[in-house]
Order: sequence, then C-alpha cells, then structure tokens
Amino acid sequence: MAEGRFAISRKTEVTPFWQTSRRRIDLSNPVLMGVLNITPDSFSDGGRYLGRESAVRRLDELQDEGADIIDIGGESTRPGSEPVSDEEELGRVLPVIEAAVERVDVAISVDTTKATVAQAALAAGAEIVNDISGLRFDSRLAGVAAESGAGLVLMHIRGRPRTMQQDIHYDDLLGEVVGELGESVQRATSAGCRNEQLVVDPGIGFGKTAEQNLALIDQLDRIVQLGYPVLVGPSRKSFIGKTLGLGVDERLEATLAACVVALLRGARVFRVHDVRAARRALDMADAITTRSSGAELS
Ligand code: HH2
Repeated sequence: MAEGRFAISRKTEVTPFWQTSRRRIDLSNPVLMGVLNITPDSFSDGGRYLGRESAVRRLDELQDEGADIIDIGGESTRPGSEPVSDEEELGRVLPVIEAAVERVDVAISVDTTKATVAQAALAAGAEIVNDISGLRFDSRLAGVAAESGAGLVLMHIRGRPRTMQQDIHYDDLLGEVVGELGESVQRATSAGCRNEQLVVDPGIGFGKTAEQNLALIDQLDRIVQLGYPVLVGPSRKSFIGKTLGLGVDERLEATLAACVVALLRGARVFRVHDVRAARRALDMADAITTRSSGAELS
C-alpha cells in the first residue's frame, strides 16, 4: 500500500484526509456536512433561515449536533429552480459566513457554482467550495480554488437545475458518471488544484431518475475507484419520496438508510439536513465495520 494512504473500501486507496485552505479534515471517521440554505425556495429548508437570527441559531445547532462542516448556500438548485445573480447570492451568504467564522469551530463550505461568490466567501473565512456543476458552469472557479488552496467538491450534474430532470438518458450510468467526474478532476488539476483538495460526488438527484439514484448509491464503489474521497447528498431528496411514497418531512429514516449503504460502499462525507441522527447512524455503522475486524471473536 502506498505510504500515507489506506484502504477504506473494498481495498480502494484514498487519501485519509481532505485538505482545505485552513485545515486537514480527517476522513478516517464519517464526515458530516450540515446543510444551511439561505434561500426562499430550497426544497426542504427554503425560507427558514433568511433572517440573521434564525441562521445564526441554526449554525450553533448544526455544530452541537455533530457537524464537521457547515455548507452555506444562497441559490437553490432543486429541479426547476431559477438562477440568482451574483449580488443576490452574495448578499444572502456573506453575512452568515462571517457570523459562522466568529461563532463556530467547524469548517465552513460555500455551496456555489460562481467564481465571484466563491472568492468573496473564501476571503470571509470559508474554506471549502461545494460546486454542484463540477467546474462546468464557471470556467474561473477552478483558478479560485487552486489559488486559495480551498477544499473543492466536484459534483456530477447533467444539464442545468432548471431543466435537468427532463430527457434523462444514459447508455451506461456508472461509466458516464465516473467519466464525467474524471473530466471535472482534470479541469481542477489543470488549473493547479492539488489532489488532496478534491472530493467527488455522484450528484444524487441531479439529472437522474429515482432508479438511477438507487443504482448510484448501490454501486458507489465504482466512484470510489476514481481515487478521491466521495461525498453523497441523499438527504430528504425526491428519489426517497418516489421509492417509498413519502413527503419531504417524512424522509429521515430513508435518508439514514441511504447514508449507511453509501458508507458501506466507501463514501466518507455525507451532506445532510438532520445531523444528529446521521451522526449516530453513521458512527454506529462505522464502528461495526471497522472495530469488528480487530475483535477477539472466540
Ligand atoms: N444537493 C443539493 C445542494 N447541494 N451539493 C453536493 N455536493 N451534493 C448534493 O447532493 C447537493 C449539493 C440539493 O439539496 P438542498 O441544498 O437541500 O436543496 P436546494 O438545492 O433546493 O437548496
């Protein structure tokens, strides 16, 4: 096994840490990214944290519940959503990022596809850029990540949020998602990003049918084989609603099931709304799989 790397899933070697511009995030335990959307229209928490006071309260809650990272977003990317201007997005996220840097110790991530928003967020103290476009929407974003040394999430998407659920077609779902994530990695490294800054994400719900989302989670080890840590974001999404016939507020247990299966297939980072529940489920699943191998069984 290469020095400094270890086997975390089905013998695939991935770096044991994620380098951001401010710290090294240890990936030997499941890493939780708590969601904080400062938007009027996000599919699950839209409108709840638009006021500064409620956003700040939520920052504290997410940290107390066990988040390692808080992902702050100012533009909904739900199917059918309309883009917002750079100014509008910045006006939503910057005050919350500034408050977060003052109040909490966890890493702050900005959920944006825009270079100008990312640059201002990083200057304000964010240390990760979560780009749902995998560097496809703004050609300047790769340079911002390279120059700052920020952590960078490269997510897979087909099309744009407004139209991504129309005309979904793959000849080879896993092969195409892996190939397109590989192109995103190539864009990042060509701009000067180092491998240890990068995390990849299959983009659950972004240009995929419910069945395709199930297959992506079940075959996540194919994505792990790219050689980068893998993030998944199944939290409360509509593939759960379609599979089990549940409304947005009834999807907690199914979200946890999806996260645990993803963990078993090699995911290391989990983007969720319900941090406390995910912390318990994932830490328990992780303890079962990692500690049992060293136990005296006789
Ligand atoms: N999903 C959403 C937003 N950002 N980022 C990554 N890396 N992976 C995801 O799966 C992902 C993401 C959508 O969820 P949410 O933020 O709750 O909703 P909205 O886009 O409506 O704000």
